[in-house]
Amino acid sequence: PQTVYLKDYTPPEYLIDSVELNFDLDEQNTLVESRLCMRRNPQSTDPGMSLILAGEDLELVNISLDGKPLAEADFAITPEAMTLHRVPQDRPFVVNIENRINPKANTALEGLYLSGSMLCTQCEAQGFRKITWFLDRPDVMTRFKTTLTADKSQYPVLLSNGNKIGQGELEHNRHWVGWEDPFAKPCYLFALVAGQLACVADNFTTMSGRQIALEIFVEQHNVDKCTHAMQSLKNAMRWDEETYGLEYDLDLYMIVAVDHFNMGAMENKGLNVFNTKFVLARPDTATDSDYEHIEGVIGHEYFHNWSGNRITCRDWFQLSLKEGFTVFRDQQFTGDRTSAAVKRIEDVNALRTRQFAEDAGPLAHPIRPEAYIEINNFYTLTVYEKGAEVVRMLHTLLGAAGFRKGCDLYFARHDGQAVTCEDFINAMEAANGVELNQFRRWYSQAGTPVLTVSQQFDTQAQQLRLTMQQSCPPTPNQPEKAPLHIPVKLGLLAPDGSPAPIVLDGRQHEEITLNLTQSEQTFVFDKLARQPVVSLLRGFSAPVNLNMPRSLEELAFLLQHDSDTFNRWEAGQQLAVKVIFDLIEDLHQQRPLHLNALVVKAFNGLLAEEGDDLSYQALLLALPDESYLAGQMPVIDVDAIHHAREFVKTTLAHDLLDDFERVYRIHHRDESGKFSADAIGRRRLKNACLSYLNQLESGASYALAKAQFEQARNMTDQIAALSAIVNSHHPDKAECLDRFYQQWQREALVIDKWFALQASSHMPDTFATVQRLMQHPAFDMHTPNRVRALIGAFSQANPLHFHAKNGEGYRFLADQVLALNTLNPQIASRMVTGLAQWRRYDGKRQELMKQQLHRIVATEALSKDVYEIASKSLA
Ligand code: DPP
Ligand code: ZN
Repeated sequence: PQTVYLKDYTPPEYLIDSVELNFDLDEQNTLVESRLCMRRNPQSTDPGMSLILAGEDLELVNISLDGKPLAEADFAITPEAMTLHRVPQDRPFVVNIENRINPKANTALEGLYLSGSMLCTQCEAQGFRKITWFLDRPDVMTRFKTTLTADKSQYPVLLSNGNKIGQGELEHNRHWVGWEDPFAKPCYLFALVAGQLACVADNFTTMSGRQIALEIFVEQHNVDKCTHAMQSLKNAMRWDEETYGLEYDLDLYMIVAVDHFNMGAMENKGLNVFNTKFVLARPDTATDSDYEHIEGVIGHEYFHNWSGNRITCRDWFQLSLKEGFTVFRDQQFTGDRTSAAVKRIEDVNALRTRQFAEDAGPLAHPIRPEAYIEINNFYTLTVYEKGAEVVRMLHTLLGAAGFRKGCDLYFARHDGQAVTCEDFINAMEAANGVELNQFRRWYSQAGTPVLTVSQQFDTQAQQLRLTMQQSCPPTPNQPEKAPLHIPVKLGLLAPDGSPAPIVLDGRQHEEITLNLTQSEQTFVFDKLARQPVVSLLRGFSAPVNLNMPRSLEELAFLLQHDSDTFNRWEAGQQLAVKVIFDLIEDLHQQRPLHLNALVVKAFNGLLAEEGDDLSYQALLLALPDESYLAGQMPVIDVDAIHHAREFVKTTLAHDLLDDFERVYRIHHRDESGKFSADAIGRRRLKNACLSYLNQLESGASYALAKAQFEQARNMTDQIAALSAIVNSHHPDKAECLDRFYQQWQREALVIDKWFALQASSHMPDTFATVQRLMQHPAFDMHTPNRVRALIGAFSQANPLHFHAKNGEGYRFLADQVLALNTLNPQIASRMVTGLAQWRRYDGKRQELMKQQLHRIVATEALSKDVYEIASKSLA
């Protein structure tokens, strides 16, 4: 397979000013007619006369140039492209193409495909070339006019981008609908949908007083699950006006929910296509987290209308330009709508457990990658989540107002263009009169920097000297790293826990953002009568690994007193990390385990607190995930991590039984259907207590879980109870799982939860259960959500059993990857990442994982997607 390089970018040789598409839709035999109005790109430097159009899996019916049919000798077709040997250079010309496609055979879910009985498209990144021959690259922006013709009973609803411009009846029970999108767009933003869909309608009045029709299309049986999505859309539209001054541009905004979707959702102009998972919600079917994710993803896709659609990417190496920025925007939105403290912690938690692992492994790449074999493999945590952190650092460095000025300039300068990350930084610089040269390295350098901090207090001089060193481990093709510009937000605490003044270079602050730009720098703080406790990297002001030795006492102090909500939580996490690693050492030395009394005391304090952000309090009680702990270990010992962590949890439950029960009871009430911060927080806190109590495996804990399972009238409480039951030796486990299945068998998204819960259980029989579930009638390899729920959950959220010593988990995963490879390469390659981290494990597991990777690479007819991930993992 071929590698594509950023350094090889050249402007397109031709442009497509407009395109008219006619689809004669049919499940197995769709006819596409395309009329391309083209001309030579004045910026192109290529002297050739030929035109190359990308196209895959297409059957040509007709082709003509300026109305004249082309002869065999005038063009050539390969599996990936069509070349017209000679096209006019000095004037516009028209290419007419007719081709056939088979949506039903399209199991890769790229291009036009069938989801249930509905036809829909996914074109990002390069799916449009599976619909018709085209200049399938984001810097070719075109005005689209689309006519859809289909059987009226089978496909009563026919949708595409923009505004509806006509419709009519045809003979033989057929009909047509015409659409026109007034905004030029790259073809990856094209979409069409056809099917029997119910429409939930509403409207929104923009800040300039325009009425926008809002329409959500779902299958009839789901119309009762759209209220939250619709409200989320309106919230997002208002928020973007208020926060960024950005208004919606078309008169219509449509969202379609489909069951079969490779990603979460897609921001096609005026016609978003969504995975049902991020649209459908009813209190009894969706959890509080589901509700929040739906609002977040609806916001994300809506925000793309400016950061992505109006201004798009020049090439796919610039993906983070739209994704990092848009993730940052959706994070801000969710933070404003819910609890900013909780949202930040959840995002950092995900970043540190998952993106940091990616950045430390064989697949590490900068947020602006320099090479790819298959671009679909670069929709990564690095491009998205680290990309968002980089934008967040700009926000921190420039301040909210400065950042907004930069955004305003970026949108004004580049509206209607396809641009680069460089253009984004340039706008930030120009609007703020600053220079960000060193900051640019965040775009080109991979790997998570390590920030090592030491402190020295001089009682005589009343001075604190803080020395910070930065380094970054080597990553593939980047052995040496240059220092980065790292914003380090800092506060000081006096010994009584109150804020201590920060006096730096004669100026006093309450909180300060230090600019670390060199590999080593010392900051001196004056006028400190007594040694303060340093609260460093507040709000997680940079995506780095912080290495600052602290005692358990100091961490407990920060957990009690830090006014920065992130660092307060972080102190608790690091306290638990330290204790768990000490226990792991005891396990290795075969010493008996004892839990440090300081931890029990700290948790006792947390349980006695009466704060007003209950969701935050629930997070304070959560122990670090096993995968986060794994990331901190030089050679990952999955068993020891699991046992040490379980020991802490069980001991806390045992020692603080009364407290957990008391807090559970205080907050246990039926508030189903209520989604106030308070109601959500109560459910979170109560269910955190349930999870501890469940450790006890007592008659009382079994009864508590069972009662909650039976009485729950909302999915948050029901699934929390079932999770407790599944992760214990509960005598009624089989019965409860069966009842849950019977209750929800018609709700695909709930059944996904049922699969995922069993696949991620830490109970000993889990692998056998997973194998059995693969044979369950409700399991389906063609449905990405189901694959992620069973195979994904087992291989990515169950370290204990996936990494079983005998290698059965690895062999199982490789079997599934190979089965998926022919059906859906994108999903297959996502599953391979379970094996990518093999270097982090002991010698025996390394061998077993490598064996499976070699087996995958050696397979014939391997997709580019899977080949790239598997071969790079071994490199
Ligand atoms: N649909 C994906 C997203 O919104 C890719 N653009 O991130
Ligand atoms: Zn996106």
